[in-house]
Amino acid sequence: MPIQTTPKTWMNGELVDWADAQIHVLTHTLHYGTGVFEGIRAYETANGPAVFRLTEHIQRLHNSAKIVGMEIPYSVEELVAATKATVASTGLPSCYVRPIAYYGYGEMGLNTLPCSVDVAIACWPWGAYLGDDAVNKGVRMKISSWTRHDHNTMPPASKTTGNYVNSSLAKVEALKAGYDEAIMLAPNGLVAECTGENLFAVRNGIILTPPTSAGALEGITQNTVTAIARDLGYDVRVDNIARSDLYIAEEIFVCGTAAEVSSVNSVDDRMVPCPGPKTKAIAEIYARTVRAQEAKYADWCELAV
Ligand code: PPE
Repeated sequence: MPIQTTPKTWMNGELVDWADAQIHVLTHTLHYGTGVFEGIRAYETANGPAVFRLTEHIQRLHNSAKIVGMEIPYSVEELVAATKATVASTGLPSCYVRPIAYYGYGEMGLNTLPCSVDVAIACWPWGAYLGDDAVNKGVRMKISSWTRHDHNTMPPASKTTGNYVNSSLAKVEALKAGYDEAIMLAPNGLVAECTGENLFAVRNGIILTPPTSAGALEGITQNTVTAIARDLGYDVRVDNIARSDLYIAEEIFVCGTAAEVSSVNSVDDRMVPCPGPKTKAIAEIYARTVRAQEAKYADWCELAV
């Protein structure tokens, strides 16, 4: 689906017209994949658009940069304020938000030390990431033939643009084979996560999700869903998951800012009960939480205006 434009994009401290949010073809990060980025959603609430867990997302952007040795020239507070201003400028009740910090125009070559760091924040409406009604219908998953990169190759804990070559290879392979999404295994064979989501699997009534040491991103939705599930009385554990656990799981769901909570109906053509009762209960509360309809979690919704 082509991107739907919005009036303004934030670039290095200013809101510029969408059409003017341009970069030169010799922008460093375009060549070497050295940027760091975030994916955030703003939802319609009774008090206007609210950005879900905005401060945590911007803090993770700073952490991603720290891991790869990039210095972002704006503080977390400054980027939180800039994101709110950008969301408000769209006039939209809800949208997706994409902050990116990248090495800009001026230097080429692999040494990033002399490069300037530019920051942009773009917003646009982005619908259901894994298809409509992914909670009820579920998605068909394939274990990827591509391995998630290990911690000493490309740190998976940093949301670095170049890391997503790995995810794109896996996503396209899965789509071409007739599946909806791919599951990535770490170099040691354990389940890491999906191309753009964290994964949860239920075995023997216990909800398991792989640790960051297995190559998963420290997902903010993963954290949100864990809190919701525990408050529902479920036993949630961060633990390793083997491929075979997926084939005999009682329920599997994946989650991320873009994907929200989506059920899995099969893995490598082994059927998984879908939608599972735990998945349904969690997804329902998640949908209310992000819209500030659950008083217990209202602090996670940061009003844009
Ligand atoms: N793992 C990966 C690899 C990942 O990209 C995401 C987010 C997650 C886990 C979940 O993280 P969180 O959003 O904090 O719960 N992927 C973002 C980008 C997707 C894209 O296609 O671009 C997102 O969901 O916004």
